[in-house]
Amino acid sequence: MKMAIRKKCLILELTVFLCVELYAQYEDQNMTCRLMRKFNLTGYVEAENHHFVIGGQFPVHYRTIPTSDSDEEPESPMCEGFNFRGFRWMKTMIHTIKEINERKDILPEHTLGYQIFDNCFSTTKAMESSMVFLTGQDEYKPKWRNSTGKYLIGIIGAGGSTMSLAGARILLLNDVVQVGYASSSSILTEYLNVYRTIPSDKFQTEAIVNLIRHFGWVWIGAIASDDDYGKHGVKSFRKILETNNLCIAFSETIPKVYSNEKMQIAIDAVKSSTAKVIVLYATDFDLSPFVLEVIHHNIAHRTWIATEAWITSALIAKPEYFPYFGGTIGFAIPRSVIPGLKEFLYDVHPSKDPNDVLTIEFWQTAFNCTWPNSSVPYNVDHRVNMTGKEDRLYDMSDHLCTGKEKLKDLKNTYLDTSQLRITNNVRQAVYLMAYGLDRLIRVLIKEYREYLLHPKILAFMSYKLFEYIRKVKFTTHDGRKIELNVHGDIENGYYDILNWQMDNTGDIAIVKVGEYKFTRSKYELVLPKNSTLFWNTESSREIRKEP
Ligand code: TCR
Repeated sequence: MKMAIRKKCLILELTVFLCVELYAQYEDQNMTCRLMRKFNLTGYVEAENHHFVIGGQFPVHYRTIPTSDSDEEPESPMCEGFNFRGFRWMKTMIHTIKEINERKDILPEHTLGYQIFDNCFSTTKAMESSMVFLTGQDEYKPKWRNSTGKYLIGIIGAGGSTMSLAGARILLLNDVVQVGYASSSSILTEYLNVYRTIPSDKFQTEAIVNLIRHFGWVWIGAIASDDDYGKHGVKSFRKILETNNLCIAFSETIPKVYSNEKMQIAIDAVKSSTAKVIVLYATDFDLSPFVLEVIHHNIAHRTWIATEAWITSALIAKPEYFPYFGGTIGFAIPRSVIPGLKEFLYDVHPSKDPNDVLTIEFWQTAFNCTWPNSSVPYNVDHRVNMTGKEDRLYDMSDHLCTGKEKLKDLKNTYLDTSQLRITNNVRQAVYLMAYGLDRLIRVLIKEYREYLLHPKILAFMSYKLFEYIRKVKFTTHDGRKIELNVHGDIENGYYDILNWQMDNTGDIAIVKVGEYKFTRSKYELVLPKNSTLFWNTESSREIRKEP
C-alpha cells in the first residue's frame, strides 16, 4: 500500500511539471492545468493559436482505482488498465481535427484546437472533466471562454451511455452540445444537447429481435451490464420480445463492482435455464469477468447474441474462449478505412515528449518494459480477483525500454486499423461539429466579420450552434450519409451481422455473414443463402449454410 501512495505522489509531481513547463505564459491554460491536477486528469490540450476548442472524453483506461475510506478530504481517483482501443479513438479525434484545419473548404479562416481527457470509463472522471470544460467550479468565467481561454464548441464523448448521462445535465445547463460516438442508449434521445453518430440502441434491439425471429428461436435469456447501456437495452428488448409473442426465460445483470454472490445469480440463471440462446447486452470491459465465470463453470453449447459493444472485442474473441463463445452472432457498426490514420497512429514515441504520460504508459504496456527515468507506473493494476479477494499489483518491470522497440512487430489493438468502426464514429462526430460551426460562421460572417470572436457574438453563437450542428447533412469520406433527426439521432443506417468462426490457423475469425439496414419505419435483414454460419450446438460444433 505504501508503494501505491508513493507512486501516486510521483505522478502528481510529474503533472505539476508538465503544466508549469507548457503553460506558464498563459494564464488561461494554467487554469486547465490546475484543474487537471486537481482531478488527476490526463489527456491532450492544444488551444493556443487556434480560434475554437473542441472537447473530448475517451476511455483510455478501463477503470478507476477505488479510493480507500479515510477521514481525509476525498481525492479524485487514479485510473488503471490501459485501453489501447480508447487510446486509438482519442488519437483519431486529434487526427481529424488536424485534417479539418488543413482543409480549405471547412472553416477556411479559423482553426480548431482541442482539450481531450481520459475519463477512465468512469462517471467520476466524466463529471470532473465536464467541470473542466466548463471552466471549473471555483472560478467564474462567462461560458464563451472555457478553461483554455477559447470558445468551446462542444464535446465529443463520452464513450459510454452512463458517462454521457453523467455530464449531460450540467453541459445542457451551460448550452454545451455533446456528440456521442459510442453512447448508444435509447435514453439519451431525451437529452436536448446529446447528438450522436452511433445509432440509438432502439435500432439494435429491434435488430436483435428480428434476428431471433429469423432463426425461429422462441425461448431467450438475457444478461445485461449494470449500467444504462445494459439495463435500458434489456428493458426495451423484453418489451419488443413480448410484442412479438416471444418469451424471456431469464434476465439478470453482471455486477460492475465484483460481487461473487451477484455473479453467481447470473451464472446460475444461465446454467439452469433450458434457454440456449442468450443475449449479452454489455461492453467488453464489463463482460470479461462474466466470460471467465462461464468458462470456469464449463458452460458450453450456448448461442450468444452479441451487441455491437463486444462483437469485435479482442478482449473476448480469444481462441481459448472459442469452445464456449464460438458461434457468437451479433451486430457491428460498419467498418471503414480512414486515409492517413495508420501513419498518424504509428507516429507515437515516448521520447518525443517526456511529459506525455499516456504515450509512456502506452509504450510500457505494449512492450512490457519500464521507460527509463519516468515516474509513470508500469502496468499498474488493482483488481478484485475472481475469489473476491483484493489483488494489488504495483509492478515495475525490471526490464527497461530501449526506445528501439518496433511498433511494426506489435500485434496490438491500437495499431490494428483493419476494424475501424467506432473509430470512424469518432471521426464523423468531429466532422459534424466542424460542419455545424462552419455553416454558422458563414452566416454570421456576412454581418459581423471583424467582431466574430467578440464575447457577445460568441454568446449568441452558443445558442445558435445547437441548431446548426443538428441540421448538418454531409457525406463521409466513405460515402455514408450523416443526417440527424430532431432528437439528434441517426435514423438511417446499417449494421454488419458477424459470426465467430475459427480459421485454419486456430485464430478466431469474425466473419461478416449478413447486413441489417434500417430506417425509422422499415428494416431489411439480409443473410445471404450462401453465407456460412458456425453454431456451437449441443450435438456437435457445426458449420452450416443458411437455409
Ligand atoms: N454503447 C455503449 C458503449 C460502447 C462501447 C462500444 C465501448 C458501445 N460500443 C465499443 C467500448 C467499445 C455501444 C454505451 O454505454 O452506450
